[in-house]
Amino acid sequence: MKPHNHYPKDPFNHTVYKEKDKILLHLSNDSMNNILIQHSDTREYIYPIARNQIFLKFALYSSPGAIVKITYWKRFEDERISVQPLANFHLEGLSPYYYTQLTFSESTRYLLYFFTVTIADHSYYYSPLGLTEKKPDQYFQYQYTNENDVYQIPSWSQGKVGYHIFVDRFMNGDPNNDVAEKVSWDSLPSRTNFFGGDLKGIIQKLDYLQDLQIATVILSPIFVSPSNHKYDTIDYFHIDPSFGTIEDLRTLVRGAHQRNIKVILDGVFNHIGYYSLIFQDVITHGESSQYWDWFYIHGSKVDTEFVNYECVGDYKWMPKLRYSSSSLREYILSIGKYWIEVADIDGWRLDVADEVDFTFWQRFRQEIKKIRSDTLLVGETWKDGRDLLRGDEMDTIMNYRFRTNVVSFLGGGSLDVKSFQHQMEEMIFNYPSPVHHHLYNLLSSHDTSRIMTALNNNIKRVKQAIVLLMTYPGMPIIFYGDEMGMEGETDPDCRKTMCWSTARSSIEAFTRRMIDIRNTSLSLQKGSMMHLNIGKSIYCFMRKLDDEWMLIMINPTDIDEQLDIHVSDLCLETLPQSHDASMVVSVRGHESMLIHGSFVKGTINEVRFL
Ligand SMILES: [Ca+2]
Repeated sequence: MKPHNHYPKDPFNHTVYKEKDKILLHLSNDSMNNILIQHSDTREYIYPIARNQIFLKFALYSSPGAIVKITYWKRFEDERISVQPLANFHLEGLSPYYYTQLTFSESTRYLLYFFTVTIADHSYYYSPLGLTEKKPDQYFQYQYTNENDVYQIPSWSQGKVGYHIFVDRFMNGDPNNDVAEKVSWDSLPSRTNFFGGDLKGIIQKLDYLQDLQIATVILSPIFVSPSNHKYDTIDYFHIDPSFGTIEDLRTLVRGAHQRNIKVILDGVFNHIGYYSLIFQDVITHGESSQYWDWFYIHGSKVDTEFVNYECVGDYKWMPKLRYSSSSLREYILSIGKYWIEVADIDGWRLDVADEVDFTFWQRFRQEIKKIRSDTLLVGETWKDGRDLLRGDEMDTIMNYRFRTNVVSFLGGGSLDVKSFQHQMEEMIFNYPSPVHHHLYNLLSSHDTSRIMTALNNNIKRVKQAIVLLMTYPGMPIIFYGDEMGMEGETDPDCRKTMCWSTARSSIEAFTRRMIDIRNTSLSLQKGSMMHLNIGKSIYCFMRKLDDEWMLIMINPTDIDEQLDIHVSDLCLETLPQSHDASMVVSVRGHESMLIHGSFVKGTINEVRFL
């Protein structure tokens, strides 16, 4: 490992390893029992990213700075053995997370491999036999890469900025379609009131979205429903009349496409609305209804008073759908296809995706991608989303883990710099590498408090959260109005009407500046990411693409930090001395900084105080 003398090194901190620590602490100090490893030759740890390319992950909870190498060969060619070191998520090798990519001249097949772990000049081997001091005689295996084994995610969404609209609250473009009980635009939202927002309103604001440099718009549900949120669908084949018509949707999508903006609709397929004709038919006809087996009903007829049917969150207005029914599967598939065919939409956000029969999502993906292979499928989940991201269900997931970590870190929660760094590394390590630049990263949604409120209206911290959103791998998604600095507790307060103020707040100017930085930097959109230790308490990471690098530094304390930056310290390879530009910078308390440069030229091109 290359020495990095310019930065004080933080001692390796085991306390960030939570449960795993407890194991480590109880073991002796000087044996290989101190090493905890995660790797198996299963899809979670080894998977194809092209027919001739595999990605491989390895976690090692041990002393910092261990060197991990993979030794691999083709089963029939054991005279041609290759050895490759694994990369680490931390520039100085301080992360427990390692990875590498192996490329072959033919499709990957019949691979055998084991690992060598070197800690303080002592080498161990890791194979299906576990950790051994002697070279193993059993090996991990990778069998074969078929075409459909390879992750395939639409490239258009890679690293692009999205905008999430709650339709009733964004813009009222047509007062004629408002519901009778509509309240005035400046009223406070309740769970039941309506404000008149609609598709025409979004059409009127397409120029605004284009000016904001948005690449994708994600709409809350728009199909017929009695509620303002429309998560209790009555008719999936028609747009709610208070939101507009199919022609309005077509106009919206056409106008968006003309501005290079994609449109994603919200598919609420886990459950249906109580007032749908389908559920009403079951209430009326009981077991003789053709839809009887679309629901989980305990008894021979629906009891609406004592609710003898399964529903979402035990909420009787949203009966849960039962995907073992083949006619239900065909029905929902036909909806998924219909809106792509008739309105040319670009993707589906799939509501509570982690509660739906996974075999249905596999089928849904196959059928949808047959119609248009670049349709984006985004699954809603609040937990670790790996189950949805094996390549056969969702393209990406709503990354609430990102928000939770950021709010805890910047909002004075339990994550300090070190533990935040670990949480973020774990998050990225967990998710398959082809998904990284598509992660639906968010700071707020219709189901959370707004970031402004979550961070106690502390403008400096909100700006730091925006810096993280706009510089992290993934798709930064702005919840409508967050760019204006709107406030709001969780639902329904976070669903206030859009503030169409003409005066530009400092948050708006800042958000626009960060979007611009994002959109003009390929390394932010699709570069690799690596953590660094800089200064005493700075959170720092580098995004890198080819020879371009970008350093992002967040100072979470109120103490200014003076830093001595040398290009040679940011690079794993040795740079010629003439290429080692350096500079001293000061990252002010609760502020952020971004430095941009080139390795080939050895230059620091630009420093921005954020
Ligand atoms: Ca309206």
